Amino acid sequence: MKKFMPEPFKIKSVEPMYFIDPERREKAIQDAGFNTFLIKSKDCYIDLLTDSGTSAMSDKQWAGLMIGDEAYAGSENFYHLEEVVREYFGFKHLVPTHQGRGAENILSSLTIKPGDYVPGNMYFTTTRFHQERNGAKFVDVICDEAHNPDMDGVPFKGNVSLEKLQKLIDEVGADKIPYICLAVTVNLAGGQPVSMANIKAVSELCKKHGIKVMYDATRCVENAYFIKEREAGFEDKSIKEILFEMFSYGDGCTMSGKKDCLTNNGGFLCLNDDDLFLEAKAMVVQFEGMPSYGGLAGRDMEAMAIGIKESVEYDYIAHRVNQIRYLGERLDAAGVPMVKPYGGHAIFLDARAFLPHLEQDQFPAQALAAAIYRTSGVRTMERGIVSAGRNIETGDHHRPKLETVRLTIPRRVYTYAHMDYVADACIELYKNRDSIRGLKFEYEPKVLRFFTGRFSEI
Ligand code: PLI
Repeated sequence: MKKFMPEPFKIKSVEPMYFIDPERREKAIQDAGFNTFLIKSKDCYIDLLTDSGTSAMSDKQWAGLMIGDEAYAGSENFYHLEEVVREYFGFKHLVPTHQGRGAENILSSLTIKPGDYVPGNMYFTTTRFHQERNGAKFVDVICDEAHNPDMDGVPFKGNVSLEKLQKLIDEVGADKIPYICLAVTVNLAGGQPVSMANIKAVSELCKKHGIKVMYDATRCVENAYFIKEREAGFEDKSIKEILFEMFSYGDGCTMSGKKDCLTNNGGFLCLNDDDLFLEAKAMVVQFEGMPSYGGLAGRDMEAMAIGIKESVEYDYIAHRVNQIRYLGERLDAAGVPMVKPYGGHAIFLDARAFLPHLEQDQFPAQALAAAIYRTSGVRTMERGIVSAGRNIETGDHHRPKLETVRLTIPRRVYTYAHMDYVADACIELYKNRDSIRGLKFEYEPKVLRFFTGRFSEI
């Protein structure tokens, strides 16, 4: 197996973690209704639920908290964040929000009219929720390869299919498409990147038809790393340069700072359009806070500004992606089925191939996530039929081709030794996969059901 460089950080402060014995795990999964979202954090040994808000901040970020300017208006830290976002992302205007979905709410509310269509390279749960809440229909225009778990040779599985996008424009008309939501990387496809060539081509097509390109920039630094690694002509460019070029083709972005900005909270909306920015400022005061803090403390904005600068350091981002690759290679050597190529923030187990004896309506990924917790204390997340929810018109389940369990790696938190524990647990479970039973809903919330739904074993 390939050797990787050690973690590019020294540990200055530690958070103790405790092994969870089998009886306690069994009680915790039963009490949680087989939903890993409902397990208490103290009942988890290694927590791979999400990479959102779970990053370890650096000493410089912690120091930044101490220079938080908590003025109600005109905080120093807002101006610092604005300066950094302009320098690294290149957009003209910044509206801070409490997290990514705050920005999604503002963008969707201001630009979507009932009956509109919003194309995207695969959906994300909260993003699609806000689009639909405002009366739009989400249309998936990602390339077909993205729906196939095992396509190791495809370097940019997050790419938009230009044919699918053109077809939508021809069918519904560009005036019914306020923007395309271009995710870099694509979370639910397995953390798959979009190439610079594809970003450029999407932008050209959209410009021709007067459609805005709005990035979901949540994991944009990971996307930039993959471009450097895989796309000809970018090998010698810095991550910062690639990031800047990626955004130069668009009109704005929503950002969950809880991921690639290396913070525990925060987000923002970026816009180039002056009029839209004025409207966004008028709206942010209604739902988030003053335009110079948008629901954030001054110290959070400072940590985010510093986090953005650290996120583009080559050693950091190379380690991040390679740590995930290491986990993938360990699992692959034991034949565990996964989405390939490995993504930028997580390994996605292919639950259909892992549990071929279960139908999709028996929620195989939900059952697998529960089983991983039960046998090891490792918490993961379902990303399949349960996350996909129901079609708002027919009421039937959305049935995504990808039925996955996400082993999401928090940034700068765990070491290669932790990855070994996770790999061993999944490999052991794979050997005993026939014993895993399907699930059925005991309680199904109407929206975003994966967060609070409860299940029992069939
Ligand atoms: O969790 P928020 O509201 O800061 O961000 C929402 C959001 C938007 N886009 C994408 C691609 C996401 O991954 C995302 C949040 N993701 C979560 C919470 C996750 O566990 O992946």
